[in-house]
Amino acid sequence: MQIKLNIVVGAVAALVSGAAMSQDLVVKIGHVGPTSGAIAHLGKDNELGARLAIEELNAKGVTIGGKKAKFELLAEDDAGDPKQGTAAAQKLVDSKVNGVIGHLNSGTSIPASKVYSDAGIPQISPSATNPKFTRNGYKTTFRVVADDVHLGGTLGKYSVTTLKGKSIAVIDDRTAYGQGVADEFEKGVKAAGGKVVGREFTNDKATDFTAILTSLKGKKPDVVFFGGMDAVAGPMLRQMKQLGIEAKFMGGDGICSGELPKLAAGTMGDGQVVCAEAGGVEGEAKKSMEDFKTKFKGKFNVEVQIYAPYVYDAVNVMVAAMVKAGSAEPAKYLPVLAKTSGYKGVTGTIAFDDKGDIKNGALTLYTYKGGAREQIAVVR
Ligand code: ABU
Repeated sequence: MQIKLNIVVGAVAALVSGAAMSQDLVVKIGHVGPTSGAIAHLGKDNELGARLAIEELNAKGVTIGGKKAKFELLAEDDAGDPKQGTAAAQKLVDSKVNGVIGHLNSGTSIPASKVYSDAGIPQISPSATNPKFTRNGYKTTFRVVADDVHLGGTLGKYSVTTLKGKSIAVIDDRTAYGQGVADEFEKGVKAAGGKVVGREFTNDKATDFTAILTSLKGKKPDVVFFGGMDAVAGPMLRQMKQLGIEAKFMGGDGICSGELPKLAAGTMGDGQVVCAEAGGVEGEAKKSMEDFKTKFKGKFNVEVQIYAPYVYDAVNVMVAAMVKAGSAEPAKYLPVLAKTSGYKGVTGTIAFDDKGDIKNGALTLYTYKGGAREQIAVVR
């Protein structure tokens, strides 16, 4: 009799748990960044931001349309390469993801945005800053950082009005990001009455800059701006030192990482480098960002490089729209996501404009002292 009762109880329990499981809603969030190659440290930083957000959401328990949501992260590597970027995007679309966070680079995010748009899947980039990313008229495209017009223009003005640069040289890596931010920097310099004495270019895989640096050295620059990523900026700084170029070195968010001092192998002078992250928090909001960084370090035993907090917020903004819409179906939550306004994240308050860009985006200017990043100011 007892055995029969146990069997019945077991069967009922299995049915109940089966019923509960069948009511769970699986929500697939795609993430794409370069987790291999020269900027893998930045791609991994972003991916960990997504992982942290997903783990917390699952631990907290989120209900969407009356069903318990179970979030799954589908992480893809695009190696920062446009072709691999569109292939990764198509793979996520074929996997029927509910939304995508990424890509990290403008050069991958822009072509991938068409793939997501064609499939009607919302995409939030936490770091692609080329303005074209949100200028194609796609309703599915969003970003939570300021763009290169803001970033390059502000740094250009800063080089003239604050650093008092008199002869400014510009180098870019010919990527969508690098060339774009360098063009905006140059415009900013000229608008502030400054003089660009030379413009050179390299590529995002280059390691030897002797020719272009020697050419620029002849023009006696007091500021060198580089549009590109930290993996190239580090060796460039080393070679500037070897060639005796004692100029300030500036760059956008792509060089503004925790890794730059290591990549420059100790050749950066204190205060020599000035760069800007395409976001920032001030006043009371700083505590949330600091708490995030402490939690991130505690969990993964690595420091935030640049954009992990922006990825974390992007995931949470997307999920908040699903909750509000009562659905994780892209067509249902997309209009709610587009109306996001006043969302309080660790990177500040997030609201999107009609192009999908963050409203009133901030920038944080940094320098490096003793091998550590040090904040100069948050500007809007
Ligand atoms: N914004 C710097 C790194 C990513 C990119 O825009 O290519």
